Amino acid sequence: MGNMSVRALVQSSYFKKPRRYFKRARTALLLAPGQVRDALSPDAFTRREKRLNSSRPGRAFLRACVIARHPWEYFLRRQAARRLAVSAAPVSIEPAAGFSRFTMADFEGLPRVVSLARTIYEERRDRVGAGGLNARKKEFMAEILSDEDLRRYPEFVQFCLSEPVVQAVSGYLGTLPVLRRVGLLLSSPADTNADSRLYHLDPEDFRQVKIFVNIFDVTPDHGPLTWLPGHVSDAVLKGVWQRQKEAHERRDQFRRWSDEEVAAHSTPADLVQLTGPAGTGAFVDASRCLHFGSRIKPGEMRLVFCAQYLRYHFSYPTDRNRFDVPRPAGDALAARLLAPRPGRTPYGAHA
Ligand SMILES: O=C(O)CCC(=O)C(=O)O
Repeated sequence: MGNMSVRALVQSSYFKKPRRYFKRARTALLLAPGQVRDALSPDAFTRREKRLNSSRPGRAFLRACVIARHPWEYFLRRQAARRLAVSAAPVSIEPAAGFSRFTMADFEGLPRVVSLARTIYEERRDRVGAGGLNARKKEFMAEILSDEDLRRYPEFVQFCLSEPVVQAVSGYLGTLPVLRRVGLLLSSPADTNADSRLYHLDPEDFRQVKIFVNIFDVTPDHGPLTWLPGHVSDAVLKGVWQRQKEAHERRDQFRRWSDEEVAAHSTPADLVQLTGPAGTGAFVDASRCLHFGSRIKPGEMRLVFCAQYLRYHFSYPTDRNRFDVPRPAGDALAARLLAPRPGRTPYGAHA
Protein backbone atom coordinates (compact mmCIF):
# COMPACT_ATOMS: atom_id res chain seq x y z
CA MET A 1 0.00 0.00 0.00
CA GLY A 2 1.50 3.36 -0.99
CA ASN A 3 1.79 6.53 1.14
CA MET A 4 -1.25 8.09 -0.44
CA SER A 5 -3.50 5.20 0.36
CA VAL A 6 -2.36 5.11 4.07
CA ARG A 7 -3.18 8.81 4.39
CA ALA A 8 -6.51 8.27 2.64
CA LEU A 9 -7.28 5.46 5.06
CA VAL A 10 -6.37 7.54 8.14
CA GLN A 11 -8.49 10.42 6.88
CA SER A 12 -11.41 8.20 6.02
CA SER A 13 -14.58 8.21 8.12
CA TYR A 14 -13.53 4.82 9.52
CA PHE A 15 -10.80 6.58 11.58
CA LYS A 16 -12.92 9.59 12.55
CA LYS A 17 -13.20 8.66 16.24
CA PRO A 18 -9.53 7.67 16.78
CA ARG A 19 -8.52 10.91 15.01
CA ARG A 20 -10.64 12.92 17.45
CA TYR A 21 -9.17 11.10 20.48
CA PHE A 22 -5.66 11.65 19.17
CA LYS A 23 -6.28 15.39 18.74
CA ARG A 24 -7.71 15.66 22.26
CA ALA A 25 -4.79 13.73 23.76
CA ARG A 26 -2.29 15.94 21.93
CA THR A 27 -4.03 19.14 23.12
CA ALA A 28 -4.20 17.81 26.69
CA LEU A 29 -0.48 16.97 26.62
CA LEU A 30 0.38 20.43 25.32
CA LEU A 31 -1.75 22.15 27.98
CA ALA A 32 -0.83 19.81 30.85
CA PRO A 33 2.20 21.64 32.29
CA GLY A 34 0.24 24.93 32.48
CA GLN A 35 -2.79 23.22 34.00
CA VAL A 36 -0.72 21.45 36.62
CA ARG A 37 0.99 24.75 37.46
CA ASP A 38 -2.40 26.49 37.75
CA ALA A 39 -3.88 23.71 39.85
CA LEU A 40 -0.99 23.97 42.30
CA SER A 41 -0.94 27.79 42.42
CA PRO A 42 -1.82 29.66 45.63
CA ASP A 43 -4.86 31.15 43.84
CA ALA A 44 -6.24 27.73 42.97
CA PHE A 45 -5.64 26.58 46.53
CA THR A 46 -7.56 29.61 47.85
CA ARG A 47 -10.44 28.92 45.45
CA ARG A 48 -10.68 25.26 46.53
CA GLU A 49 -10.48 26.25 50.19
CA LYS A 50 -13.26 28.80 49.70
CA ARG A 51 -15.44 26.27 47.89
CA LEU A 52 -14.89 23.65 50.64
CA ASN A 53 -15.67 26.21 53.33
CA SER A 54 -19.06 26.99 51.79
CA SER A 55 -20.54 23.70 53.03
CA ARG A 56 -20.72 22.21 56.52
CA PRO A 57 -18.80 18.99 55.71
CA GLY A 58 -16.14 20.99 53.85
CA ARG A 59 -15.71 23.40 56.73
CA ALA A 60 -15.49 20.50 59.20
CA PHE A 61 -12.83 18.88 57.00
CA LEU A 62 -10.75 22.10 56.86
CA ARG A 63 -10.95 22.45 60.63
CA ALA A 64 -10.00 18.80 61.18
CA CYS A 65 -6.91 19.36 58.98
CA VAL A 66 -5.80 22.30 61.16
CA ILE A 67 -6.34 20.29 64.36
CA ALA A 68 -4.31 17.44 62.88
CA ARG A 69 -1.47 19.88 62.14
CA HIS A 70 -1.48 21.49 65.61
CA PRO A 71 -2.77 18.86 68.09
CA TRP A 72 -0.61 20.03 70.99
CA GLU A 73 -1.91 23.60 70.70
CA TYR A 74 -5.44 22.19 70.71
CA PHE A 75 -4.82 20.45 74.00
CA LEU A 76 -2.95 23.37 75.65
CA ARG A 77 -5.59 25.93 74.71
CA ARG A 78 -8.43 23.83 76.08
CA GLN A 79 -6.52 23.44 79.33
CA ALA A 80 -5.88 27.20 79.51
CA ALA A 81 -9.63 27.85 79.05
CA ARG A 82 -10.43 25.43 81.88
CA ARG A 83 -7.97 27.24 84.16
CA LEU A 84 -9.57 30.60 83.37
CA ALA A 85 -13.02 29.19 84.06
CA VAL A 86 -12.10 28.49 87.70
CA SER A 87 -13.19 32.01 88.67
CA ALA A 88 -16.56 33.24 87.41
CA ALA A 89 -16.55 35.79 84.57
CA PRO A 90 -18.44 39.04 85.35
CA VAL A 91 -20.25 38.69 82.01
CA SER A 92 -20.73 35.26 80.48
CA ILE A 93 -22.02 34.20 77.09
CA GLU A 94 -25.00 31.90 77.26
CA PRO A 95 -24.11 28.75 75.24
CA ALA A 96 -27.51 28.22 73.60
CA ALA A 97 -28.11 31.88 72.76
CA GLY A 98 -24.53 32.51 71.58
CA PHE A 99 -24.54 36.13 72.71
CA SER A 100 -24.55 38.35 75.74
CA ARG A 101 -25.18 42.09 76.07
CA PHE A 102 -23.29 44.43 78.38
CA THR A 103 -23.10 48.09 79.32
CA MET A 104 -20.29 50.56 79.83
CA ALA A 105 -20.31 49.82 83.59
CA ASP A 106 -19.57 46.10 83.14
CA PHE A 107 -15.89 46.46 82.16
CA GLU A 108 -13.36 48.74 83.78
CA GLY A 109 -11.49 49.48 80.55
CA LEU A 110 -14.55 50.23 78.43
CA PRO A 111 -15.11 53.96 79.19
CA ARG A 112 -11.53 54.64 78.05
CA VAL A 113 -12.08 52.67 74.80
CA VAL A 114 -15.22 54.69 74.06
CA SER A 115 -13.64 58.08 74.79
CA LEU A 116 -10.51 57.24 72.78
CA ALA A 117 -12.64 56.08 69.85
CA ARG A 118 -14.55 59.37 69.92
CA THR A 119 -11.32 61.37 69.97
CA ILE A 120 -9.97 59.46 66.96
CA TYR A 121 -13.24 59.91 65.09
CA GLU A 122 -13.34 63.67 65.80
CA GLU A 123 -9.76 63.99 64.58
CA ARG A 124 -10.50 62.18 61.32
CA ARG A 125 -14.13 62.82 60.56
CA ASP A 126 -13.32 65.20 57.68
CA ARG A 127 -11.12 62.58 56.03
CA VAL A 128 -13.41 59.57 56.38
CA GLY A 129 -15.95 60.19 53.65
CA ALA A 130 -16.95 57.58 51.06
CA GLY A 131 -14.21 54.98 50.70
CA GLY A 132 -12.84 55.71 54.14
CA LEU A 133 -9.28 55.84 55.35
CA ASN A 134 -8.79 52.19 54.78
CA ALA A 135 -10.12 50.74 51.56
CA ARG A 136 -10.08 47.17 52.94
CA LYS A 137 -13.79 47.48 53.87
CA LYS A 138 -16.60 48.24 51.49
CA GLU A 139 -17.59 51.79 50.80
CA PHE A 140 -20.45 52.01 53.24
CA MET A 141 -18.28 50.67 56.03
CA ALA A 142 -14.84 52.13 56.65
CA GLU A 143 -12.24 50.69 59.03
CA ILE A 144 -10.77 53.80 60.60
CA LEU A 145 -8.16 52.11 62.84
CA SER A 146 -4.86 50.89 61.39
CA ASP A 147 -2.24 48.56 62.87
CA GLU A 148 -0.20 51.68 63.57
CA ASP A 149 -3.12 53.17 65.59
CA LEU A 150 -3.27 50.02 67.69
CA ARG A 151 0.38 50.56 68.57
CA ARG A 152 -0.20 54.23 69.31
CA TYR A 153 -3.31 53.62 71.44
CA PRO A 154 -2.62 50.32 73.27
CA GLU A 155 -5.81 50.72 75.35
CA PHE A 156 -7.85 49.06 72.58
CA VAL A 157 -5.83 45.85 72.60
CA GLN A 158 -5.40 45.97 76.39
CA PHE A 159 -9.19 45.96 76.74
CA CYS A 160 -9.42 42.93 74.44
CA LEU A 161 -6.75 41.11 76.45
CA SER A 162 -8.19 42.00 79.85
CA GLU A 163 -9.06 39.03 82.01
CA PRO A 164 -12.84 39.55 82.35
CA VAL A 165 -13.18 39.84 78.57
CA VAL A 166 -10.96 36.84 77.82
CA GLN A 167 -12.79 34.80 80.48
CA ALA A 168 -16.12 35.46 78.80
CA VAL A 169 -14.81 34.56 75.33
CA SER A 170 -12.83 31.47 76.28
CA GLY A 171 -15.62 30.26 78.58
CA TYR A 172 -17.97 30.24 75.59
CA LEU A 173 -15.54 28.82 73.02
CA GLY A 174 -14.09 26.21 75.41
CA THR A 175 -10.58 27.09 74.26
CA LEU A 176 -8.19 30.00 74.57
CA PRO A 177 -8.78 31.84 71.28
CA VAL A 178 -6.62 34.12 69.14
CA LEU A 179 -7.44 37.81 68.83
CA ARG A 180 -7.57 38.41 65.08
CA ARG A 181 -8.97 41.88 64.54
CA VAL A 182 -9.55 45.05 66.51
CA GLY A 183 -11.13 48.00 64.78
CA LEU A 184 -13.46 50.95 64.59
CA LEU A 185 -16.07 50.53 61.90
CA LEU A 186 -17.70 53.66 60.58
CA SER A 187 -20.91 52.93 58.66
CA SER A 188 -22.80 55.29 56.40
CA PRO A 189 -26.09 54.84 54.51
CA ALA A 190 -26.04 52.72 51.36
CA ASP A 191 -28.51 52.61 48.45
CA THR A 192 -29.33 48.91 48.67
CA ASN A 193 -29.15 46.15 51.24
CA ALA A 194 -26.26 43.92 50.20
CA ASP A 195 -23.08 42.47 51.75
CA SER A 196 -23.20 42.60 55.54
CA ARG A 197 -26.51 44.47 55.42
CA LEU A 198 -28.06 41.08 54.56
CA TYR A 199 -28.34 38.17 56.99
CA HIS A 200 -25.08 36.19 57.02
CA LEU A 201 -22.70 34.18 59.18
CA ASP A 202 -19.01 34.99 59.35
CA PRO A 203 -17.04 32.38 57.42
CA GLU A 204 -13.96 31.62 59.53
CA ASP A 205 -15.36 28.77 61.65
CA PHE A 206 -18.51 27.20 63.10
CA ARG A 207 -18.01 29.34 66.20
CA GLN A 208 -16.29 32.59 67.07
CA VAL A 209 -16.88 35.62 69.28
CA LYS A 210 -17.06 39.22 68.17
CA ILE A 211 -17.31 42.17 70.53
CA PHE A 212 -19.36 45.11 69.29
CA VAL A 213 -19.54 48.38 71.25
CA ASN A 214 -21.53 51.43 70.14
CA ILE A 215 -19.37 54.53 70.39
CA PHE A 216 -22.32 56.92 70.16
CA ASP A 217 -25.97 56.40 71.09
CA VAL A 218 -27.65 54.03 68.65
CA THR A 219 -31.37 53.97 67.76
CA PRO A 220 -33.04 51.89 65.02
CA ASP A 221 -32.29 54.77 62.59
CA HIS A 222 -28.55 54.21 63.04
CA GLY A 223 -28.70 50.70 61.56
CA PRO A 224 -27.86 48.80 64.75
CA LEU A 225 -26.23 45.39 64.61
CA THR A 226 -29.20 43.01 64.52
CA TRP A 227 -29.07 39.26 65.11
CA LEU A 228 -31.00 36.12 65.94
CA PRO A 229 -29.96 34.05 68.97
CA GLY A 230 -27.93 30.93 68.17
CA HIS A 231 -30.71 28.41 68.76
CA VAL A 232 -33.13 30.43 66.59
CA SER A 233 -30.48 30.77 63.86
CA ASP A 234 -29.91 27.00 63.95
CA ALA A 235 -33.65 26.42 63.43
CA VAL A 236 -33.82 28.99 60.61
CA LEU A 237 -30.92 27.39 58.74
CA LYS A 238 -32.39 23.93 59.19
CA GLY A 239 -35.63 25.20 57.62
CA VAL A 240 -33.88 27.00 54.76
CA TRP A 241 -31.63 24.02 53.94
CA GLN A 242 -34.60 21.64 54.06
CA ARG A 243 -36.57 23.84 51.65
CA GLN A 244 -33.55 24.04 49.32
CA LYS A 245 -33.21 20.26 49.37
CA GLU A 246 -36.87 19.72 48.57
CA ALA A 247 -36.67 22.22 45.69
CA HIS A 248 -33.44 20.53 44.44
CA GLU A 249 -31.68 23.89 44.64
CA ARG A 250 -27.90 23.61 44.53
CA ARG A 251 -26.66 26.63 46.47
CA ASP A 252 -23.87 27.22 48.96
CA GLN A 253 -24.91 26.17 52.46
CA PHE A 254 -23.29 29.32 53.80
CA ARG A 255 -24.38 32.33 51.79
CA ARG A 256 -26.39 35.47 52.47
CA TRP A 257 -30.08 35.10 53.24
CA SER A 258 -32.95 37.46 52.45
CA ASP A 259 -35.20 38.86 55.17
CA GLU A 260 -38.08 36.82 53.72
CA GLU A 261 -36.19 33.51 53.93
CA VAL A 262 -35.30 34.19 57.55
CA ALA A 263 -38.77 35.48 58.48
CA ALA A 264 -40.31 32.23 57.21
CA HIS A 265 -38.65 30.36 60.11
CA SER A 266 -38.54 32.97 62.91
CA THR A 267 -40.65 35.74 64.43
CA PRO A 268 -39.88 39.49 64.74
CA ALA A 269 -39.74 38.98 68.53
CA ASP A 270 -36.67 36.77 68.08
CA LEU A 271 -34.59 39.66 66.75
CA VAL A 272 -32.05 41.33 69.03
CA GLN A 273 -30.82 44.83 68.21
CA LEU A 274 -27.76 46.53 69.65
CA THR A 275 -29.48 49.83 70.37
CA GLY A 276 -28.78 51.95 73.44
CA PRO A 277 -26.53 54.64 74.83
CA ALA A 278 -22.84 54.92 74.00
CA GLY A 279 -20.92 52.05 75.56
CA THR A 280 -23.73 49.53 74.97
CA GLY A 281 -22.11 46.38 73.69
CA ALA A 282 -22.44 42.67 73.07
CA PHE A 283 -20.46 39.51 72.63
CA VAL A 284 -21.96 37.80 69.58
CA ASP A 285 -21.07 34.46 68.01
CA ALA A 286 -21.00 35.80 64.45
CA SER A 287 -20.49 32.31 63.00
CA ARG A 288 -23.67 30.99 64.63
CA CYS A 289 -26.04 33.94 65.10
CA LEU A 290 -27.47 35.13 61.78
CA HIS A 291 -26.82 38.85 61.71
CA PHE A 292 -26.73 42.05 59.68
CA GLY A 293 -26.13 45.73 60.39
CA SER A 294 -25.65 49.21 58.96
CA ARG A 295 -29.12 49.62 57.45
CA ILE A 296 -28.73 53.29 58.18
CA LYS A 297 -31.26 56.04 57.50
CA PRO A 298 -30.02 58.83 55.18
CA GLY A 299 -28.18 61.54 57.09
CA GLU A 300 -27.11 59.22 59.95
CA MET A 301 -23.89 57.33 60.68
CA ARG A 302 -22.74 54.71 63.18
CA LEU A 303 -19.37 54.08 64.79
CA VAL A 304 -18.72 50.69 66.39
CA PHE A 305 -15.71 49.29 68.19
CA CYS A 306 -15.26 45.70 67.06
CA ALA A 307 -12.93 42.87 68.08
CA GLN A 308 -12.81 39.35 66.70
CA TYR A 309 -11.71 36.20 68.54
CA LEU A 310 -11.30 32.91 66.69
CA ARG A 311 -10.51 29.44 67.89
CA TYR A 312 -6.84 28.78 67.04
CA HIS A 313 -7.97 25.89 64.83
CA PHE A 314 -10.39 27.93 62.71
CA SER A 315 -11.03 26.61 59.24
CA TYR A 316 -10.88 29.64 56.96
CA PRO A 317 -8.50 32.61 57.23
CA THR A 318 -9.63 36.18 56.58
CA ASP A 319 -8.18 39.60 57.43
CA ARG A 320 -6.28 40.08 60.64
CA ASN A 321 -4.32 42.84 62.35
CA ARG A 322 -0.58 42.72 62.84
CA PHE A 323 -0.42 43.32 66.57
CA ASP A 324 2.77 44.65 68.01
CA VAL A 325 2.01 45.19 71.66
CA PRO A 326 4.95 45.38 74.04
CA ARG A 327 4.18 42.47 76.31
CA PRO A 328 5.36 42.16 79.87
CA ALA A 329 7.91 39.36 80.00
CA GLY A 330 6.31 36.13 81.07
CA ASP A 331 2.74 37.06 80.07
CA ALA A 332 2.08 33.72 78.46
CA LEU A 333 -1.65 34.40 78.22
CA ALA A 334 -1.22 37.57 76.12
CA ALA A 335 1.35 35.81 73.96
CA ARG A 336 -1.10 33.00 73.21
CA LEU A 337 -3.96 35.40 72.50
CA LEU A 338 -1.89 37.39 70.04
CA ALA A 339 -0.15 34.46 68.37
CA PRO A 340 -0.64 34.45 64.62
CA ARG A 341 -1.62 30.98 63.55
CA PRO A 342 1.05 29.48 61.29
CA GLY A 343 -0.09 29.17 57.69
CA ARG A 344 -1.71 31.29 55.05
CA THR A 345 -3.30 34.55 56.23
CA PRO A 346 -4.54 36.55 53.25
CA TYR A 347 -5.06 40.26 53.62
CA GLY A 348 -8.13 41.91 52.14
CA ALA A 349 -10.26 38.77 52.03
CA HIS A 350 -12.95 39.61 54.55
CA ALA A 351 -16.53 38.58 53.72
O1 LIG B 1 -22.52 46.12 62.05
C1 LIG B 1 -22.63 45.85 60.86
O2 LIG B 1 -22.94 46.66 60.04
C2 LIG B 1 -22.39 44.43 60.39
C3 LIG B 1 -21.20 43.84 61.02
C4 LIG B 1 -21.00 42.45 60.58
O3 LIG B 1 -21.76 41.86 59.89
C5 LIG B 1 -19.82 41.73 61.04
O4 LIG B 1 -18.93 42.35 61.66
O5 LIG B 1 -19.76 40.52 60.81
